[in-house]
Amino acid sequence: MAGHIKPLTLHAHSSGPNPVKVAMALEALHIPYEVKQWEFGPDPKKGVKGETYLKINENGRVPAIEDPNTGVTAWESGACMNYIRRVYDKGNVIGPSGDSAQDLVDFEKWEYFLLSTLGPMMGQTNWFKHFNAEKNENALERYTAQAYRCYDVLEGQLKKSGGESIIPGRVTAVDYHFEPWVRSYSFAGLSLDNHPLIFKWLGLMNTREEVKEAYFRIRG
Ligand SMILES: N[C@@H](CCC(=O)N[C@@H](CS)C(=O)NCC(=O)O)C(=O)O
Repeated sequence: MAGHIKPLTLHAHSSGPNPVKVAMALEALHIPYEVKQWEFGPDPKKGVKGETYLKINENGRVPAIEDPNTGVTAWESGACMNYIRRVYDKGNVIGPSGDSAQDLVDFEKWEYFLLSTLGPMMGQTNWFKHFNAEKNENALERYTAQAYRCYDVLEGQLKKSGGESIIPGRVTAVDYHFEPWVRSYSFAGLSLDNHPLIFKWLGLMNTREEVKEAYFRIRG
């Protein structure tokens, strides 16, 4: 099937966790794609906040995808991932483990938990650890505690598969959503000493071809 597909464009930046998740899904499904790298900032031609990129994503962030096969443009990693699944994962390689109402909710609740909670808490922890102009220990403590609370929730879920995958049974797009955010735990000043199953799961994810190839395509 991939032979008949024109390459999608994945708009990305070489750092940051969000574009690489989408690359993992494309790799897992053997969908051809080209990576277009942007810089952060307002450069009109090269920057994510510049006029050229804002025509693709008015929110000025990566990832975004453009699909010449359908004419669809998507942004927000969750919307990109779900578009790719709807259009290109007819055999359900990376989607929910079954088609019962509970299976679908089990998939979506972890996806939304990453997008609405663990990701933003990690993002704020990183911000107050590395980037805020003034030291703000109070904010750093709060977001660090919130990130650990999310890790506790994830550790509990991983008990169901012995650390093999977030949805028991097989690796899905949910694992791709979490992997780049959790992988950067030490950059955020966090430790996995109390989260052995997260540590195990990260190690297993690191051995997967689609994960290695996605990092290679995005980060080189
Ligand atoms: N909720 C968005 C977040 C996207 C996001 O924050 N992307 C970062 C890179 S990982 C970015 O583009 N930052 C550039 C900026 O903030 O100017 C998603 O899931 O796609």
